[in-house]
Amino acid sequence: MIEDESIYITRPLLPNLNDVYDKLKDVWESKWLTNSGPQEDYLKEELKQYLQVENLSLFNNGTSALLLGLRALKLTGEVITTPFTFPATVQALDWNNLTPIFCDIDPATLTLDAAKIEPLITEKTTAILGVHTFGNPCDVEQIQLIANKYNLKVIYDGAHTFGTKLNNIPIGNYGDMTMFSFHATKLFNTVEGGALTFRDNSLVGRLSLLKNFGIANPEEVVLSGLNAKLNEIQAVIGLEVLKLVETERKKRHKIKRAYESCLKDVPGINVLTKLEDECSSYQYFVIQIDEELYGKSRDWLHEKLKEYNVFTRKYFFPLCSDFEWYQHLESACKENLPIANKTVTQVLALPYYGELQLESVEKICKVIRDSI
Ligand code: T4K
Repeated sequence: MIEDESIYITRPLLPNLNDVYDKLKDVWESKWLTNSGPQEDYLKEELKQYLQVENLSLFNNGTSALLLGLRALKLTGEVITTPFTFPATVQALDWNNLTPIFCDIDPATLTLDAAKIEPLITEKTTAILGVHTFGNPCDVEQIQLIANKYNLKVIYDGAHTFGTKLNNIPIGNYGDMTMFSFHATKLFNTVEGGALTFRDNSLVGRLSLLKNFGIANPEEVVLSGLNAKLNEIQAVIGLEVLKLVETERKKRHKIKRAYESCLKDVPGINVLTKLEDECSSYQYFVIQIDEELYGKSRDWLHEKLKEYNVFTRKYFFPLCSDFEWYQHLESACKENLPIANKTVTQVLALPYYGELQLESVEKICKVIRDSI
């Protein structure tokens, strides 16, 4: 099988253009394009309901949300985090002059291994920054216990967890703060965009200032901020995309089932999605390849699928701890991160989006099965 058209890891969820056009007319007529417009406010309220959170602030992307969220919490010194993540997580620390202290990951969930956090805490540690990797939640209870014991803040990078629930609690309610990404490649998108959900009501004002240059009023600038506002056009698109999310989740559910059933007996192929269906974010469909059992490496399979016009992704290669500017950190040494270093050579994210045809899923799985 060679697909006529390239199959990518994802395709954005796009609303009907006419629906967007109708809504854009309001924006055009109002001539209000950005800086706390009404569409942003509508989207904020809709998302508070969807994510079932008390406090939510919108941003122009997930990275600036995280960067300014860390800033709002006035963190200093060291922050314990995972090396197995998208560069944005640790770069948000860099831009706050915070030192990442890399902690190894749990082989089952690929999130921070809570049992390895405590030995990394020093008098400089001010927070734990976990990532709900591929939509799998961190061990939030253990992490909170540790944070309480040492008086640390807990921030979650929930870029992959739109709609995830844990113990029936929406994921944005755990920790002090959670970041969501609304990038085009995410289940819910505003083209580019992001949000913070947070516990402390007093952060509402500080976050509004931080994303608007610290301007309190036309005559007063009270802190050093950024321009990180979500604009009205992004908000309109978000409002329309949000209407499609439940249908998209159902479509992805079918695709997930099809992948799981086609791959269940393949030796050396482990499907990573752990959550029950109703709690899943349906963000990524990820497999882990055990080269000894499968007989071929992850990189081999990645290249093989390309021959069939199927473009998978080796998220999150390379490990953040391998970035050149962290090589002086003891926590970045490979010996301290054995699971992360192994995992990063094994994981492959397969194409996963509502419009993906079940026929294509079967063909992709056939290539995987026939490669043994
Ligand atoms: N934390 C974590 C854990 C994250 O995963 C991310 C972002 C962030 C923080 C930061 O959030 P943001 O600041 O981005 O809101 C993509 C996304 O750009 C990035 O948002 C995402 N994670 C990351 C996992 O994936 P790339 O470099 O893999 O994207 P790209 O351009 O190669 O796109 C992947 C595929 O998607 C393409 O091959 C085709 C398809 N695609 C992509 C775009 C942009 C489309 O069909 N249409 C499109 O418009 O990073």
